[in-house]
Amino acid sequence: MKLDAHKLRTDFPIFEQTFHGKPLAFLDSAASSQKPRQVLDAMTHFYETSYANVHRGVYQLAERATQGLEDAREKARAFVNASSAREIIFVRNATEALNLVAYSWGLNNLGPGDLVLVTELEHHSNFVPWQYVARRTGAELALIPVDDQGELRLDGLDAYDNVKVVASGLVSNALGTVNDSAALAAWAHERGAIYVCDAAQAAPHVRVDVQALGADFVAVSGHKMLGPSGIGFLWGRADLLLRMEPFLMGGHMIRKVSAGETTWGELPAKFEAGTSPMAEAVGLGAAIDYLESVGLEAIEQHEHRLAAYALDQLSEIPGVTLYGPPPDRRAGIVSFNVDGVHPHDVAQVLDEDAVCIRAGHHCCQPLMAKLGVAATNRASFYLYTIPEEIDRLAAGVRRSRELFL
Ligand code: C6P
Repeated sequence: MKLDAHKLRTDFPIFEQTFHGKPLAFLDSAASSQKPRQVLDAMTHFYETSYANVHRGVYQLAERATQGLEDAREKARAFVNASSAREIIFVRNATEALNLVAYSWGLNNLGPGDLVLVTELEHHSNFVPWQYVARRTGAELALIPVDDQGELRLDGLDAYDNVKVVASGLVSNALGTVNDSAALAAWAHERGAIYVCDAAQAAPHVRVDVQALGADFVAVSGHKMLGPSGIGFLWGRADLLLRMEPFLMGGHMIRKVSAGETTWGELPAKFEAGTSPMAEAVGLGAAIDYLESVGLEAIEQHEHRLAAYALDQLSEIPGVTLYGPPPDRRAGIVSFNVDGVHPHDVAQVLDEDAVCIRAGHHCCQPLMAKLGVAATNRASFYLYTIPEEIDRLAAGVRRSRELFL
């Protein structure tokens, strides 16, 4: 069950470098993860031996490329326990997946009097598309509030009427809060609403089973789960996807085109207009293999221990305010502020020690408003994070206080 982060790190070429003469402590995996050699090699091998456009050519090379893409789709299907590979739509990232749902489902199913419920924790990618589509359709948008610990307050849910969409993240990128998505999905379905789950921060770190979750749509980014940038996927229930209009139009997504009319292709092609990110898909498939070989349960426990350790270390530093729930209800993300030192200054001091964290609003401005801050510092962990890096984080935070106060 236990993973060996020191050993896993040797798979990641990025850690062979130094920055400012020091080894890299990459504590910004929630923004994007580093890539193991296995992923880089799989992509290079694909480009060197199997590269051609997919779903078009009849020659052997094109068939090999198509096989590479479809093998990756099958890996993604198994990874989230979807019942069919046609429910896996490759997209650029979670943002595109969520826009696809908001546009293709929302524009045709929402209207005046309907309510879209998002949460105060939401990343802008699961907030702004719904706000926009609500405005376009005349629907209302409301926010499920968070309490002082950054956990969703589900006690007031029954006050909402005419709910058509409930959209929430499974894990908050800003605070690490783990939401009870299965409860939200069940509650949405009792009211005839759909439940849209943003799993961008969950899929890399915990087992996401779309069937157990009971969601209708689940969005995943590949680059946060050891895969390359430029690919993610949307899982959607086939019966909903079949009834939806396409999101992007053009090549590959059609059945028949004539001057008068165009009809749409089958799933998943209907939602995959244009040339697919095939090398990226192969890389994502290799990332899934890697994550499965380490074990999602081991990754979750490792990060859980790191988060508890970081909260402990940082809480001992005077003037540090920690945000978010207790360690047993959070993923490997720790947000904090240092009294009197701007988050960007903290992050810059840490950079001198080759410790990378993110400082800013984390694309969660409604949450920042709720917390009463413009920005926080955020350290985020992954399977390659070692406790020594958290010691270096704590030392850098102390140093930033000495420099600025
Ligand atoms: N969060 C972070 O530093 P994209 O950019 O489309 O791959 O992922 C968007 C997204 C959606 N939902 C959640 C919960 C996310 O955390 C993110 C990306 C990064 O927190 C970049 S803002």
